[in-house]
Amino acid sequence: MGDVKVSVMMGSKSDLPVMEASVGILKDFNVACEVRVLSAHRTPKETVEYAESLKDRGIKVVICGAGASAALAGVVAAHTTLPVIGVPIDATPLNGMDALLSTVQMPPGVPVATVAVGKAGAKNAALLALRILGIEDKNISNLLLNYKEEQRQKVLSTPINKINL
Ligand code: RP5
Repeated sequence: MGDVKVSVMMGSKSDLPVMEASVGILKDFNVACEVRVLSAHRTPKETVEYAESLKDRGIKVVICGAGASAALAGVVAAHTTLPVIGVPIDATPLNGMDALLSTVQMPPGVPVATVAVGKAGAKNAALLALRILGIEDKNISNLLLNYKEEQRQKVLSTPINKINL
């Protein structure tokens, strides 16, 4: 693994079971990440300080997972020009709809690339981060081509494709 290029943030340690899906994909691609639990609402000062430090420390993409009235991705995006990917987390009786709307409905001028609610979103957030890194990193972009091919093979080799029902 080389320098840390991706930050995986989350609003609470209770988000970790979901956000592990981001970390897992980055590990599969041998891309180092730093993981931080910081909350836009509970640790506002530390969240801003951390967001402002990212670029100078060589981080290229930030993934932010948060549930409830999820402000984390938006606050980080407000304090950096790095690409920010938001993962809405299902943490309340509203089943993630609250976090989805909070994350996706950013005002014009402050973009957050919002992915699906939950683990699928966390996985795609890491893949999107890799696609961003892959623009400049040939090795990552080749690994993404392999990943795509593996997915193609998996679908085509499903036994149901070999029988007539
Ligand atoms: C959000 O509130 C966190 O991102 C988490 O998804 C949710 C609940 O947090 P805990 O009460 O479990 O710490 O800020």
